[in-house]
Amino acid sequence: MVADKERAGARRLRAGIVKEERKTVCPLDCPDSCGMVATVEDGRIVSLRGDRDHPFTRGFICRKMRRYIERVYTEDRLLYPQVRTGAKGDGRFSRIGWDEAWDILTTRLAAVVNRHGGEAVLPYSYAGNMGVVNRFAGHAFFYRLGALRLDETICFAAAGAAWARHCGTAPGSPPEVAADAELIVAWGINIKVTNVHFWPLVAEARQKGGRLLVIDPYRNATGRAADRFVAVKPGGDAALALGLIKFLVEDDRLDRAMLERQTIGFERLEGYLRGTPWQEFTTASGVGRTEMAELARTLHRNSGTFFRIGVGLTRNSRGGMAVRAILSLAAVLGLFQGGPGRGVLLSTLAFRGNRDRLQFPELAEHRTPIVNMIQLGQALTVRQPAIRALFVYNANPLSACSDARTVRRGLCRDDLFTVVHDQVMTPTARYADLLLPATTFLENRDLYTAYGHFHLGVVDPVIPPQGEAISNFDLFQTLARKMGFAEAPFRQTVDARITGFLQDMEGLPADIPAAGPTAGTWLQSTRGGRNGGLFAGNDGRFVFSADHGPEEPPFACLTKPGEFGDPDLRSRFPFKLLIPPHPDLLNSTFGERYAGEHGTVLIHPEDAATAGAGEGDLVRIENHRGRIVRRARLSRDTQRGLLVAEGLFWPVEPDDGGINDLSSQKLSDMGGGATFHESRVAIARL
Ligand SMILES: Nc1nc2c(c(=O)[nH]1)N[C@H]1C(S)=C(S)[C@@H](COP(=O)(O)OP(=O)(O)OC[C@H]3O[C@@H](n4cnc5c(=O)[nH]c(N)nc54)[C@H](O)[C@@H]3O)O[C@H]1N2
Ligand SMILES: Nc1nc2c(c(=O)[nH]1)N[C@H]1C(S)=C(S)[C@@H](COP(=O)(O)OP(=O)(O)OC[C@H]3O[C@@H](n4cnc5c(=O)[nH]c(N)nc54)[C@H](O)[C@@H]3O)O[C@H]1N2
Ligand code: SF4
Ligand SMILES: [Mo]
Repeated sequence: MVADKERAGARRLRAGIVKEERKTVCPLDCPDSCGMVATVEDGRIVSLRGDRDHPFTRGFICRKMRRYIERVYTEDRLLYPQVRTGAKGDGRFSRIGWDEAWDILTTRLAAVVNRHGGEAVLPYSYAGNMGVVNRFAGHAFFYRLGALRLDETICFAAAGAAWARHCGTAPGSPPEVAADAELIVAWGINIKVTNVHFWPLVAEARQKGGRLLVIDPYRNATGRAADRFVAVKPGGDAALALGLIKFLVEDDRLDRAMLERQTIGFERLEGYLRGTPWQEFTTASGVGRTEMAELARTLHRNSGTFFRIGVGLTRNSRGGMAVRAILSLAAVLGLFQGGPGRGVLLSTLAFRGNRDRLQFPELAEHRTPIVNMIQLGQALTVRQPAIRALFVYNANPLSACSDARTVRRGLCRDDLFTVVHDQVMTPTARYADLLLPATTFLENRDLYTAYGHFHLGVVDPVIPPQGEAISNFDLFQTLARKMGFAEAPFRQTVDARITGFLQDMEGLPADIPAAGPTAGTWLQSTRGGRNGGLFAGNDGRFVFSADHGPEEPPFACLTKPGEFGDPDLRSRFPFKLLIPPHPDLLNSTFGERYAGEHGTVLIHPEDAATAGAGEGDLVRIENHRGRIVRRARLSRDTQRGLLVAEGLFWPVEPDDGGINDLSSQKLSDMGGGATFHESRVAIARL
């Protein structure tokens, strides 16, 4: 075999063609972490496709990534360092060499630290690249510098906190279990858009007679393809889940022996549910009593039920509680016991590594204050003492952060030194003083885990860095040395960082080589067996109620809405707005492909008539935070009073905002998460 390959390689060489296939992994912030194969011809990638050998993603990739080569070789790619020459936001820059770039970077950062202290520097990064080395590449540097700390709350904070309350550190069920389910419940997740490799499992379950139920405020792509759709009020999930438990309690459909054996504290929840009138659950959820009762019977009838819970439903003031209530319902149904088709998946948590081995918090001399990343606007505009240097990498906050208009106001400050490290000229990059070119994942070696399946892999670069681009890792290792930081983490290689992280990782099979897995092979987590029960923590039991201090209810219960319930705002801004993901964008990534596109807003036909808007009309959506323009799409897939604007499209005009101009810096009820799906707005035809 090897000899054959070598002969074939030699033949190609003689013919002047060097064509090779190299394995890689999609680095985007998506649960699927697809295995990919890049074909390289004469040092250039000519095709990118799914890797058939990947145990979960099995050979297909989504339509966003099929065109990724364009991003690698586009003329619009940032390939060398640049300094701003126009006004902030203008997007005018001129090219400089790396020597000058390092000089500006070290001089300006040192000047800020010397004059104002390390706490005048804010790093801002998230998961533009999910490789563990590159995602966390800057943390060591900023700890050592004494910079402010960023609370990375924008995505999973509320969901994670809610899961931990009841399930401790237990992983979610392996998604493959769903293939045997009689009933799959997609709760606040748009599987066909944000978790496309879960869909084949849905198809398999349906072939065996299973059904798909979608619970969402609007009939999203997954809802349109489902066997049943339940339109919940935005933020009404806790009410729905608790109403379902109340029905099971009152109808005596509980497995008391199982609850006794496998759970703790159900009696307090039961007492609360019995004592709370039905109407409170039906009003807050928008699901009537008859429908709720029928739904409860369906859940009770199907022992093989799989809950696929999204993080979308947590992006509001009751989001943590929504997850708590849904998990409590799952526990009442016994879904945590495992068994054919039975399971609960929010995030797989398949491998638990010690992030300190990537971030090195011990390099900090003392604990500096924390800034919640969702409140970047506030941090840049009103925080005292003021932030003087902002370092953005792996993120595009002007598009993806809430209340983006305030972020923009902050980025305009003349006394703020802004560095942006990215691959393309994002809306945030336009405000940089110093713009640095980043490699793509195809130019990096890294380790990728996943939050939608149970496999990890290490991959090598497919091509060398393009132009003068450098990886996050090389950027911060070099910068640290140039700033005179000599500690061991700054001398590590990528390999050393990977092996350090793997060292005591939970979930790794026992027999992997000390140097880590071979590039291009996949390791399956040992956490959570295929049909096994889930509970490792909490004495192996589900905790319905426990004392969490005065701030947090002991068990899942009804709580008050935030902005949606505000009477003043309600009178001025009668519509509720959701801003969920779009199939062609990954958060704001790929926005450059759709320059000039406003994106659409879904509006119920009866609401459109009141607003005077017809199909395809440009409409202005506004509130007390900002205003933006979208194109109206009239549809009964949304509820009356509810607008849905999919996708973080980039601004059409430089001074325009993106859709996050409308969202709020208010936090969710748990974990300091975002409230992207809880903005009140008004709408009018342009
Ligand atoms: N194509 C594409 N894929 C993506 C992304 C993308 O931008 N584009 N983003 C990636 C990232 S970073 C993440 S975190 C995941 C997120 O993926 P998901 O977990 O699917 O979460 P979202 O897509 O944010 O929201 C999913 C659904 O939640 C619904 N929702 C909003 N509010 C409520 C509510 O109160 N109750 C209920 N029941 N539903 C509600 C929305 O209407 C939407 O249909 O997707 C990843 N995948
Ligand atoms: N309204 C609303 N807002 C949302 C959401 C929503 O559902 N609704 N979703 C939220 C969620 S779930 C998330 S996770 C956040 C995500 O917010 P961000 O993490 O800011 O994600 P992106 O907008 O995709 O921006 C990632 C940036 O990283 C860059 N990048 C990619 N790879 C690298 C690299 O190797 N190095 C460097 N330096 N840069 C790189 C990309 O080019 C891109 O510009 O957005 C949140 N914002
Ligand atoms: S974005 Fe998600 S589905 Fe698309 S290739 Fe990447 S990991 Fe796969
Ligand atoms: Mo996310």
